[in-house]
This record gives sequence, C-alpha cells and structure tokens, in this order.
Amino acid sequence: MANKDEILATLKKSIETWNIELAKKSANEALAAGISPAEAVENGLGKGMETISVLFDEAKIYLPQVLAAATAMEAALKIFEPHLKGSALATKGTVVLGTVQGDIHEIGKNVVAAMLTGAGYKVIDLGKDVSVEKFVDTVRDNNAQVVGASALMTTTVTIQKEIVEAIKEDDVPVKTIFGGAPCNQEWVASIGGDAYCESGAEAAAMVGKLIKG
Ligand code: B12
Repeated sequence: MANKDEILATLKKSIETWNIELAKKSANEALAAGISPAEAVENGLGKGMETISVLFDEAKIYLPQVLAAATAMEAALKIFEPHLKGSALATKGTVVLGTVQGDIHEIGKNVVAAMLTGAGYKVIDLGKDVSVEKFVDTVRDNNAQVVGASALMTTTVTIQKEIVEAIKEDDVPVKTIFGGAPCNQEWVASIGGDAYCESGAEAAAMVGKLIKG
C-alpha cells in the first residue's frame, strides 16, 4: 500500500492531470490509509489546484482544462464530505457560507464548508452567485454567529463590502469572514470585516476565535 506522502502526491497529480478516476481512487486510498480529509484536501487536492492556477495564469492551459481539474476536485471532495460530517457533532455554532453574487467559483468555498463542518460547526451553504439580501436574511433566520463570503474576481470582491454594509445597516449581530483570490487582510480591514482567511484550516480556527469573542 502506498504511504501517506505518495497518496498526497497522487491526489495532487490527479488534479494537475484533471483525472477524475484517479482523483476518486486516491481519495478512497487516503481514507483507507487513515489520512484526515482535512489534510488530504489542503496538502493533496489543494496543491494540485494551485498548480492549475499557475498554469492558467501563464496561459499554459485554458478554461476547459481548468474546468476539468475543477470537476476532478469536486469528485474527490464528494468522497471526503461524508467523513468530515461524521467526525463531529454540529454544536459549536452556525456559519452561513456562500460565494457572492456574479461569481460562480465555488471550490474554495466548498473546501471551507468541509473544514468548518469537520471542525464541528453547522454550515448553511448557500452555494454560488448569492445575493447580499440572501446572506443577511439567512443569518437572521438562523441566528448564525458567523457569515462567510467567498469572491474570486476583482469584479465581485466589492460585494463583500456590501455584505458588511448591509449587516451594519440592519444591526445584525454576526461576525464576518472573507476569502478568495483578490481578497486579503488589507481589503477586509478596509471594508470593516472581522477576519480574512487564506485557507479552510485557517477559517476553522478563526471561526472558533470569533465565536468566543
Ligand atoms: C477553477 C477556476 C475556475 C472554474 C471554477 C469551477 C468551480 N466550480 O468553482 C471555472 C472554469 C468554472 C472558472 C470560470 C471563470 N473564471 Co476562474 N478560475 C479558477 C482558478 C484557476 C482556480 C480557483 C480555485 O478553485 N482554486 C482552488 C481553491 C481551493 O482555492 P481558493 O478558491 O483560493 O480558496 C481557498 C482560499 O482562497 C480560501 N477561501 C476561499 N473562499 C473563502 C471564503 C471564506 C469565507 C474564507 C474564510 C476563506 C475562503 O480558502 C480556500 C480553501 O483553501 C482561478 C485562479 C486563482 N488564482 O484563483 C481562476 C480565476 C478566479 N478565474 C477567473 C476568471 C476571469 C473566470 C471567468 C470569468 C472566465 C471566463 N472568461 O468565463 C469565469 C467566471 C464566471 C463567473 N461569473 O464567475 C480569474 C479572475 C480574474 C479577476 N477578474 O479577478 C482567475 C483569477 C484566473 C485568472 N488569473 O485570470 N474558473
């Protein structure tokens, strides 16, 4: 049987080569070898998607290949999801999560959702292309303690600002976390958000801190 490093390397390779079958097979191997889903996602699949991002930026691959890699990533994530859900009881608090309006990138948001679920939070995942009203209404209807919004484009990151404004205007008692490629610490500070997170693992730790106050 392959060792941990080999399995993580194969997970990475499966995304880099947009090989759905290999992604599924190595995800099952990771589980069988006792590798935590969080580690498999961050240090295996996620690393593969980093390569894809670089190749796309350098115009060495094009949108169809990126889509194929994303499909492979989603297939593997589906295999890990039930194991993340089973690993903890959702009692630590409620987080509303989504990708902002006009933006259909949802792999990063899905990774964050999986990590938060695994860390024991109830996650209400609104999906992609979510309006500001939908974020705020869902927070209110579910008394969520934290709302997280993902934006992957410079044209949609401004919606994160609108979310903070809507929450402040309606005086909704909720903490905000943000992430995605064009988002960073300075941006989140400038819009009055509570936290920026670079990864799903960071988000899980940050939500704990924010809820404790
Ligand atoms: C995969 C991908 C796609 C896939 C998305 C598939 C899917 N189901 O999500 C497809 C092929 C569909 C796609 C489409 C498009 N894409 Co695209 N895509 C990417 C790519 C290569 C990787 C994104 C990704 O999945 N990364 C892997 C995940 C795991 O990482 P992540 O998203 O960064 O998430 C992590 C952290 O950021 C953080 N995080 C993320 N969200 C959140 C949220 C919270 C609350 C927290 C706490 C943390 C957090 O934690 C995550 C896990 O570790 C990026 C390149 C890049 N540099 O990001 C371009 C990129 C985002 N795309 C881009 C573009 C332009 C497009 C299109 C407009 C292309 C087109 N001409 O049609 C369309 C978008 C249409 C739309 N309206 O949204 C540009 C955006 C440029 C800009 N304007 O800013 C990028 C930057 C590529 C580039 N360099 O040009 N894309």
